Amino acid sequence: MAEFDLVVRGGTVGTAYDLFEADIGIVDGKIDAIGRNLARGKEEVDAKGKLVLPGGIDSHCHIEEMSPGGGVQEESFASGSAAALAGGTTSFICFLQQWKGHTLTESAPGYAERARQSRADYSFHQIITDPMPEVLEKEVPALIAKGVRSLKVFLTYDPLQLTDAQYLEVLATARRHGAMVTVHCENFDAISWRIEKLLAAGLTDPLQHAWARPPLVEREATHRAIALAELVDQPIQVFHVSCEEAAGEVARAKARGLKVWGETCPQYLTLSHEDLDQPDFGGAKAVCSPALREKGESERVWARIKDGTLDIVTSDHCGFSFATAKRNPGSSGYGQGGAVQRADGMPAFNAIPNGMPGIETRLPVLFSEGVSKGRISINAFVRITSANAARLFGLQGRKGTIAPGADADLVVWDPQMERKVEVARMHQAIDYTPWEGLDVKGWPVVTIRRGEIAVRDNEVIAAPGSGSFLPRGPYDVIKPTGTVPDGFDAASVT
Ligand code: DUC
Ligand code: ZN
Ligand code: ZN
Repeated sequence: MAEFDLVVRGGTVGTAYDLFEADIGIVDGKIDAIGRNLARGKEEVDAKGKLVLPGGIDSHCHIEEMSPGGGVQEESFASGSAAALAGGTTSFICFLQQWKGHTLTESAPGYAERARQSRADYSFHQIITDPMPEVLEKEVPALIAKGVRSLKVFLTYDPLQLTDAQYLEVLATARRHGAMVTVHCENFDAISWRIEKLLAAGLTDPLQHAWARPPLVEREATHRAIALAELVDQPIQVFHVSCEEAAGEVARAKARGLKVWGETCPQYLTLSHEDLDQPDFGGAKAVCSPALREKGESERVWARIKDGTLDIVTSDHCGFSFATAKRNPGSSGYGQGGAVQRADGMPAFNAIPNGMPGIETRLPVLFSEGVSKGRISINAFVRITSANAARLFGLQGRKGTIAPGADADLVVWDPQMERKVEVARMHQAIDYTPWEGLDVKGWPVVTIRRGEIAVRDNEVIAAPGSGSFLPRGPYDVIKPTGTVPDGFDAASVT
């Protein structure tokens, strides 16, 4: 009789710190044994000559978000999770929305039910845009108790931005109830001022999106977000660090012993202003925030991955099709300065929905540009794509590792496979990829989610609804340091 439900046989197993040859035996969706010459499984995956790495965790992606006007993002949980799995990501964390002027309960009704269509495992960060007492005192504590153990705040975007006073209240609430706070760091007023002046000067092209938000607006807000978190003694993660100026702020915070972590995304490691400066409005495909930087900046961001300043690489998948939403001024909520339209009918740079698809390409692009090109080791790749996300967001032990008792989320990589990135072969709902035509070396050939073969050779087998919600309990990373200015712990006074 077979001892295991599934055996992944003969691969090179990579974790955050180890690389060794082994078979992996799986029972009931969990890793049961790791060793040589394991007994037969009811099913077997031949991994000879291949790498076996933990399933990716994409701890920052926007899926099927709903706007107060009734619009819903085109990337559904069914399509977005198919794309995730095909690209080697077995778990993701997306966002529960809050609409300004509404409680959490009133915002995006039915969103958590929609998420049940996911084929990958999933969890949520709760966005806070309107920290009214009902929200901070009642709804957030209840949500944290249910396992939504991270909050997301934006320091810019018209419908999302928090003032510093509001941000402090969110930090203090997270401190009291035990949650991570994640922050989009850009200076709202500085960007609004630059947008106004650029539009007044008649400069409306997608490239001017980057001119409206240069690195210093990100550096300033990153500094402020960290300083205010220090004042409250609340751990934070700085989302999507795009440049050395902001990364330097994270590095200085870490050097001072603060509980601050940094995230970046493949777009900041591979794309630049050139992608914003394309004919036929093509630069709109590359409009995201923070904006892409000048050529050469990417290598500085890679250097901050290598020195450990940046802990995680996520997709910030936020897809708007080029044929439709990218041409629809102000349609997303991710914009600033009004729904300005140009004479040719296209949105001015400020009104192009901010965001790009990336949940399916995150790992292949990063593997190819990172591991295959010799910038990072296989272990570093595992750390920044799954292990660190598990540690920082309360999934350690269960996800992001290959160890007995962990969920059997495994990806078999062919490190020699050469392929072009082509949207025609992808599973996302969005009609383009910013990496179209990129030659990559290394591709995930089999994705296993909790012991089930979810994708084989680019064919998605996992059904909608087969993913599970991942509640996250209290964990050490989110505990405060115990150090506050003058010994006066303002967050404990309610
Ligand atoms: N940045 C984007 O480009 N899109 C969605 C949200 C964000 O912060
Ligand atoms: Zn953001
Ligand atoms: Zn985002």
